[in-house]
Amino acid sequence: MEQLRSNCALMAEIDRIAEVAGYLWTKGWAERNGGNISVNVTSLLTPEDLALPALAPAKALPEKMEALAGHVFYVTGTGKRMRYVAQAPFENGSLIRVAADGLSYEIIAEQPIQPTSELPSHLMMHNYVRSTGRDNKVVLHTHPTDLIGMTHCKRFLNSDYLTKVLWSMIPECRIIVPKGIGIVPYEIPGTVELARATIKQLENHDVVFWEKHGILAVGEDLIECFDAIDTLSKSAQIYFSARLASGEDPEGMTQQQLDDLVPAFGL
Ligand code: 2HA
Ligand code: ZN
Repeated sequence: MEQLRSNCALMAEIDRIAEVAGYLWTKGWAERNGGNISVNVTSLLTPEDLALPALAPAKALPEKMEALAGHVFYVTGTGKRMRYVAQAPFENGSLIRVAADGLSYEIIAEQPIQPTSELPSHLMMHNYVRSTGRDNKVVLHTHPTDLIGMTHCKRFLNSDYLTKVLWSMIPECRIIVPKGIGIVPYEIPGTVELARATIKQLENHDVVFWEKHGILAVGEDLIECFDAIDTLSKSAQIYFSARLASGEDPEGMTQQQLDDLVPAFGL
């Protein structure tokens, strides 16, 4: 589609989506069609782009999404593989536009690729975070082996404890994930119940662990969402390495050392 391809701001963002999709695959976080990405690209589009005709009939949303009325998202496609999103983002995802009444959406470009099975939860989360006044642009969901592994251990299914353990492995973690980690007990993937439980956690956190399933991050910037999950994964790796080396729980940074980061980095 010539019109979109000549929009440099949009294409730069699509390139970043492809870049991050590649990272998810090379990190081993995206087996088969695991994970999904949605990015609000509304501010990058021209009036002509925003008015593109629908490529397929409108589909109903699970609830009214007032904060997203008229907004356009790039969304990875259902059943599509991240490694192919990295190579051809418009063959493995599409642009969708939420209707002016916030009740349905249409695919507008480039091909009628059906969005991820997690679309209801992605849009509910975008709607929630925007309705709190934040300029949220990104929902990123992925399957990092180390972090999912931790959610199989009961003692880590406690937000304060898990946050403290991962923060205390490396100073950067407290700085890069300042709101810590929310936890959602197991729910069937793609359900509105999973979305609602996640939204509850987003009141206080930007990163949420889904028990025995995966990780979800929200934010203004896709690279930063990836970096947050990547830093948590690094902390988990350090935790496992230290535990393997000593056979004991690693000591971790002290509470004082963690507290000292707050004034030092303006957290
Ligand atoms: O898109 O990861 O949670 C496949 C999934 C569903
Ligand atoms: Zn998943």
